[in-house]
Amino acid sequence: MLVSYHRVDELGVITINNPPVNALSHGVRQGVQQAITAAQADDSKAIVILCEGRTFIAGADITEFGKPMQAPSLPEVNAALEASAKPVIAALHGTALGGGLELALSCHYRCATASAKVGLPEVTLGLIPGAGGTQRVPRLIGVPAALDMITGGHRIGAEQALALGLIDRLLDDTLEAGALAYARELVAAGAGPRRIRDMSIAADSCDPDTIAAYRDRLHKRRRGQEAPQIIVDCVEVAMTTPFDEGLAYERARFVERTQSEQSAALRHMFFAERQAPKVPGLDQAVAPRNIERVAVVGAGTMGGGIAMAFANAGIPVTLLERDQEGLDAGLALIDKNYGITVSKGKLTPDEASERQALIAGTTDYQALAKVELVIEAVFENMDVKKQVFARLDEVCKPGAILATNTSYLDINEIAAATTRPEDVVGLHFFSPANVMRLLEVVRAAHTADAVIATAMALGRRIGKVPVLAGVCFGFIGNRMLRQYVREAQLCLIEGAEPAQIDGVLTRFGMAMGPLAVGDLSGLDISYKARQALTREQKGDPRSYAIADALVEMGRLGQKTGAGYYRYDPQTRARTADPEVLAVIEAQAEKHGVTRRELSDEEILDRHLMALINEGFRILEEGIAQRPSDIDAVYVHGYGFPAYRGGPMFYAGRRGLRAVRERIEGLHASTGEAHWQPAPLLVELVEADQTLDDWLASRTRAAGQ
Ligand code: 3H9
Repeated sequence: MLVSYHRVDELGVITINNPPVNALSHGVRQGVQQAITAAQADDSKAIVILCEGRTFIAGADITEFGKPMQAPSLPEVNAALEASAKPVIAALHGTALGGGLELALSCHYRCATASAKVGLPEVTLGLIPGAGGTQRVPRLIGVPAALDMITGGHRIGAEQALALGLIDRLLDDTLEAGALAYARELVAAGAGPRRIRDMSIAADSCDPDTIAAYRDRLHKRRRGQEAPQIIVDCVEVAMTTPFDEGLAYERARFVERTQSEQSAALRHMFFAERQAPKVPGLDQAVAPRNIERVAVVGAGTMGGGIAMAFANAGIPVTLLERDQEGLDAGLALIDKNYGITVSKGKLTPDEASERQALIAGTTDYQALAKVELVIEAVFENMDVKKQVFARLDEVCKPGAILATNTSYLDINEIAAATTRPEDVVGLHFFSPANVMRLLEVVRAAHTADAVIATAMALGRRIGKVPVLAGVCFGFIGNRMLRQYVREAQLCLIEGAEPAQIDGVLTRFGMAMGPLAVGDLSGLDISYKARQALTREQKGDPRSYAIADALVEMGRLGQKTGAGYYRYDPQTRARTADPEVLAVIEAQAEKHGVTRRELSDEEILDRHLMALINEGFRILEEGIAQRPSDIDAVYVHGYGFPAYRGGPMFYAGRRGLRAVRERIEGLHASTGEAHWQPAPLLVELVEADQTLDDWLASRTRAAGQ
């Protein structure tokens, strides 16, 4: 039964049991409404609402959005709770989120276990609270705190929630015993219903200038996102309008949001992240291996970042470097990075020291004998990597997982340098590895199922979004990135300027434009990588002529004060540089390109279509398991706006037929082979199918 009601002496107890997270699906809403009606009719003195399982209600059932709503709605249930003639007490544990917290706010009192967390994360789904959150929270905790809480969408610990006034009592006891004791105390004290709807917001709690400044900040920090501004609208309405009108206003905006493109995209991302670690077809009999201690080989920026990612999750790490000097430099960089985190107030000095103490440096391979996982993060060179793996094979214990962080190299070849290719896997982190959430888990030809299962579980344990990829040049993300970067270069030589290209893509919502990214990471990095490639691998010379010329002039990007832009040495502010335009024009002439004006629309489409076309190829080759995995890669590793749902989701919304036509149009106008539409795209359009149809038929065929 989803919702049950029983008596414990003078108390009525409503229990919700809808695993895994007690989401407010239709049955739960109906059950709570019936239970509250039953409780009004008996001689109970107060009513307690609590949940079974790991959490209080974690929100509305996200799978129900976009479908017709079945009565009762959550606002109706909440109204019934708030109207109760007897005090209603919500007892929170786990994560009381979204509609779950809104239901609790419609109760008259709230108690919580010390480990409970509360929050209104609707904004992260492109939504706004739709059952009173924007109207009740400012009444309870004031406008400034409410704005931060609702536009931020973050979770708030029980102690802070108590301090803010969101909850009334922290429980020392177990949930049920504590909640019943609190309810009895309220009954004994003669406490009646206390309704937030009857509270008023102080007229002077937030002046119009403060709200305007708040909106400006949101515009900058949440560039392109619609929901945060609508939340401010709702809170403003709460300040100036009677409760029921405010509630109706919020509800109307909420319903609009559920139908918005941004919310559809962000909901897609919610499920994409949760799907990604699942690998159908793995041998179910194998259990993930136990990982208690890991090692990282190479203490450069990447290796250090990976070590921090593990230390941040409480996992001890041994960091190995060739010599003491390199090790000292690596440890110093880690120290500096923790220092920056502390200075930003994101960690206390004690927390940072605790984490840092989990990282032990060494120059001796024997120190790796006892670890369960080693991640190699040395220079991107096959011979060097093979030597490292041969050495790991000698020292690591049987069953240890040997992982490489390579971005492009053939992991099968690396695995062949060991006597245990079944234990070799790619764990491709993204820089800065302690921050970026993407982790590509690359399955090589002989990688054991247990190794994949372990990598997926471990990825989640360290807070990453692990995505399975197959072996190919660049795996999922970098393989697509190559196409995207090529378009940036071709647009430059054909007629655009850096600021136009970066402007178009940042307006679309990319975290940064491709040329500004190049300057940030250093143009010499990809220059060196290109030197190692064959002419054929390098592709069309027009697609790297400008980049090569800049590097050869010593313009390596931000670090030399000049790359595609010129950088102010103090502020690092970038400006367009006529010298770059001269380089572009010279290279265009050298390669026989007549420069022309490119429209913003052409620039945007060429970048997006390049990503999408390659995404289809990656799917048909089985390099990615599912379209949403590609979206997770691009959003979490490459700054694609989550509110557009990733390149494959974007393709679906634009319509596969339209995408195919656009790509064919580019093929017709340029004659370039890379604009041949991917066969899978053509096939789906011809069969009038979507990517979801394709995935469903593949899943059926695999019997999963
Ligand atoms: C809202 O409430 C709107 C209201 O204002 C207005 C209403 C009128 N619905 O994350 P996990 C599934 S908007 C449906 O791996 P964890 C999830 O897909 C909502 N399904 O566990 C997964 O399924 P599977 C506001 C949901 O322990 C399984 O549960 N609330 C929902 O790492 C386990 O999830 C939120 O945004 C849901 N609401 O984390 C909270 N939630 O096993 C969203 C989860 O098949 N949820 N599932 O892959 C979360 O943040 C995390 O799931 C939570 C648990 C912290 C609760």
